[in-house]
Amino acid sequence: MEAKTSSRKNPGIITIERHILHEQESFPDATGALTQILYSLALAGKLIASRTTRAGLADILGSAGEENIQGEEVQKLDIYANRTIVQLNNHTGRLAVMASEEEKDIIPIPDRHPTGKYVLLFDPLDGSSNIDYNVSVGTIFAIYRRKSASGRGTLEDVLQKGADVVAGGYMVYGSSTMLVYSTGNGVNGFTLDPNIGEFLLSHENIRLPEPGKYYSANQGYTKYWTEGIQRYTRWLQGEEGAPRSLSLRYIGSMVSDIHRTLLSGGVFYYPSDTRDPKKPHGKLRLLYEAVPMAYIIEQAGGYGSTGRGSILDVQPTDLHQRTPLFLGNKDLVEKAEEFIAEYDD
Ligand code: AHM
Ligand code: MG
Repeated sequence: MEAKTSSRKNPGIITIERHILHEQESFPDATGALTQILYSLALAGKLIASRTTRAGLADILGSAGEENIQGEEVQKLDIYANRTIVQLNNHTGRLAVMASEEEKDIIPIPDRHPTGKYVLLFDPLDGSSNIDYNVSVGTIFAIYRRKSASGRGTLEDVLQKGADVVAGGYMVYGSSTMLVYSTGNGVNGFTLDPNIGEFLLSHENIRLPEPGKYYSANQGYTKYWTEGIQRYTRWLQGEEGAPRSLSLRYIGSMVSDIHRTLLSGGVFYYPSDTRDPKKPHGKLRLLYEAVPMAYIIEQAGGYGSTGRGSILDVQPTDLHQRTPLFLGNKDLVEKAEEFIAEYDD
């Protein structure tokens, strides 16, 4: 029988709590604060998962802004996910400040609560427009050390390069709920066992398989793409002198598209296009989507690029700035950079 890959082997029962505590041991100065933030994100994931699996029932039980049968106000799922993460983290004394894709400004820690040394950035429910079609959605997060010395955190604490991420990952609410995270020591995946309410280690030390299997992009926008991106896409399809062709998969829900890319190998890209000349930077947000996912992909042996250099080297200047994004196996992402350099620059 063929041996299973390391990312699939069953290592016995390891809960996420045990795993995070074990990771903490490799940081001798650790106070446990990072461990607790990760643990509260896992709890947020369980709460959000229990709502997303009931998403279709909103029509029966009441829609956003209305009261449901029990007289409770029904929240839109992305608002619920945002509040859940904020409320689980704003009183703990572990964070200096937060920022969310759902909120225009930074999220300060309320004056009545103490502050801490970390900064949390998150997209509470990415792909939420897909919920109506029963497509998997996800939560994305990245944690940094604060830059300011003390007190309430500032914008400067939030606008940090991806190269300074201390921990990052995502939860995907799919046929099962998974949490995938890294603290800079490789990538591990946990599957929620709904019977016991625990995330259990199911994908140990995930590495992108070689060669990558699928390419993933919204080809409906091909006519808006630059020549370099159009030629790159044809190269992935086996033209332009390519040695082989890849299959196409595109869900349109970033967490799911990248989760598949992580496990199967391949490349996901959302390039800039000419649809809106005022926004030549693509759709995806640097801080909440691109950086955390690039961090995970790189921790698993891949590469994350803007098409012109590493995503993790970009110095953010705006909370909600967008970026072109190429993520996946190194050779496939570097090939995109080559096409862009040759035909677009
Ligand atoms: P959102 O943050 O509004 O949910 O949008 C982000 C989503 C990603 O999950 C996905 O990769 C992308 O939008 C899909 O965009 P498109 O429909 O243009 O292909
Ligand atoms: Mg999003």
